[in-house]
Amino acid sequence: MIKHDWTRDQIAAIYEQPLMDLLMQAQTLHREHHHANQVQVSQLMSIKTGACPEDCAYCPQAGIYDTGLDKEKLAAIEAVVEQARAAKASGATRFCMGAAWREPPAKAMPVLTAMVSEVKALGLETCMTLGMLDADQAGTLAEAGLDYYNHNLDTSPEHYGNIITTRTYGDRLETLAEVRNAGMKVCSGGILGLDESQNDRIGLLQSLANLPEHPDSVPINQLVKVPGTPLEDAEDLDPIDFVRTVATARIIMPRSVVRLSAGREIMSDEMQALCFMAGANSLFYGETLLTTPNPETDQDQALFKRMGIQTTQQGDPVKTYTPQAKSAWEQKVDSLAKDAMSL
Ligand code: SAM
Ligand code: DTB
Ligand code: SF4
Repeated sequence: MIKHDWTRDQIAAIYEQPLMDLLMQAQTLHREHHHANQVQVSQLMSIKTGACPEDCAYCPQAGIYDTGLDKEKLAAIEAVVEQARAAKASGATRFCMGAAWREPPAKAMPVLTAMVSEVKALGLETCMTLGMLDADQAGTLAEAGLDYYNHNLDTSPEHYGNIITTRTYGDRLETLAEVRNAGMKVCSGGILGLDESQNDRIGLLQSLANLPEHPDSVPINQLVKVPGTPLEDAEDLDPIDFVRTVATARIIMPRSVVRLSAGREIMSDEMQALCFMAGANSLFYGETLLTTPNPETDQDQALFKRMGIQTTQQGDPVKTYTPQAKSAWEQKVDSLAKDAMSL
């Protein structure tokens, strides 16, 4: 049932449908596999900021670009725990710690494992994004109890070299394999708005959906254009293409949680609502992502209230696959449509 051999043509055929057909299919599949009105919330913290040796053309934290960012060394464990406690109080169920590294240095590993166990002790799920991992590092983090590891493929294999030259697509795939082998859940997605083509967006989705297992979590970021980065003047992305990408991700990776990630600051409420319709069911709370702004939590909570969305609570049961839910829902729509006709 879960497919791992998607061709570009198959994905393009889904992506290019009339928008209403695409949204309808995505929402129908979404309801079969996920709670229809529930969104999972994570909160990010930058635990080591800036001066990164990599050259990712979108990133304000790459040391080679002058983005005016204040660099910060690895945070103290107490500061991380304090922010995690606040994240939990605001309703997040997962705390995601991000570091501007190519890979974590050996001397940081004991601090990182302590962060994982202390954040977990608060009753939060843990996630880290620290760059590349080898088997030993992945094993150490898994043993410490790290639930998720985020490592994005970012774009298609063809466009990748235009965006990053300091590590390869293959390097990224290897890290994802180490994360999976160590038993952690995989969080992997990409960024839209990198002056990529539609074929690149489809290629990114193909790479994600054809991994040996679909990522548990798929963040779809919209580029936050930061002055000083090579992509500061990137072409604006058509919001409909963003929605199409979310809907296509939902259809080809039906069990994965799709996260509406960076870029929400400039998205209207209507655009975000369309993304939820398309199958997004996770986002980041908090006024900052890692270094760039994110909507205020109050604003997100108000949007959820207006939409009748509940946030996932720790321990909520995962929905089991229920294809019959579709027919029950379709029957209801049919009967409402009939009533409307008879008026
Ligand atoms: N250094 C680690 C790495 O690259 O894997 C972890 C931190 S890195 C900032 C995490 C992810 O943030 C990147 O993979 C990228 O997808 C996303 N990101 C970084 N800058 C962004 C931007 N300006 N707009 C949108 N997403 C961005
Ligand atoms: C992901 O895909 N997006 C998040 C998280 N994973 C680590 C990070 C977005 C960063 C946006 C730029 C910034 O705030 O520095
Ligand atoms: Fe470094 Fe990660 Fe930014 Fe790339 S995305 S420059 S690896 S912090």
